[in-house]
Amino acid sequence: MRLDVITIFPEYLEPLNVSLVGKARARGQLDVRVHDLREWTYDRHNTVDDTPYGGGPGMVMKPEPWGEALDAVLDSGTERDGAGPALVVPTPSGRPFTQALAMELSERPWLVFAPARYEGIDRRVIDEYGQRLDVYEVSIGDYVLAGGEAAVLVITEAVARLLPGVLGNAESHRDDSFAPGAMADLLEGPVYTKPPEWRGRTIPDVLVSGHHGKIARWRRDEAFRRTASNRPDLIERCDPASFDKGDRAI
Ligand code: 6GU
Repeated sequence: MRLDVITIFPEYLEPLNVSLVGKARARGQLDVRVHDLREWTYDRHNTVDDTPYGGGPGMVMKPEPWGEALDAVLDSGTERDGAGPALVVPTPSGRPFTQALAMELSERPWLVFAPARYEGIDRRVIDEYGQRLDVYEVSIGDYVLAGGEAAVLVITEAVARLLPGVLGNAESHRDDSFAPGAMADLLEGPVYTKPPEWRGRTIPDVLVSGHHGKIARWRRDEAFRRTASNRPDLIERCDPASFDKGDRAI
């Protein structure tokens, strides 16, 4: 998969050299290119923003640098087979970023990220490129960041770990919270590793019982309890038919 990020803070994307995404790049599974938006400005101050039409606080990102940057980046690639490039615009006004959307994005051959600072990008840029490619305006949660770069890191990590061969163990995302399947719509419960006793704290006996049925039952109960406590909205939203007898007893 190819990823391009156009930003006025290229150094903000340094974490893409580290950990899972960094390793996927080193292995050639991800081709990440970070571009400085100011390369496509021509005035002495490399201006990328201006005051909003209609007045109001803050600044708006000018359309010309974005248009030139996006044209240059989009013209530089041939990763156009299948679904072709998609433009991802992180914004608190976007649609919620979910595991389902991460999966959808992970199937695209090429993602181009346009994170904004200030009050956002002149709307005509999104409208213009929306005519040529799929544009995803995405929010990573109900809070406001100072810019979209942190959201690019979040989205990239969620997408990269879904790419074939990026996670060591293909089973590792089967039980993820929010993954479709038996534990759909339940959060993952607690986990334990060695030693069996730490600071006087032991582990649940069932986990060393060797009884796989009981372990599965315990995990489901813990997942259910944690979900009811931390995310009652997920329980409300779930199909009652997906509850089993054990869930109902909790
Ligand atoms: Cl994607 N961008 C910004 N600036 N703030 C956000 C966000 C994105 N998602 C939630 N808050």
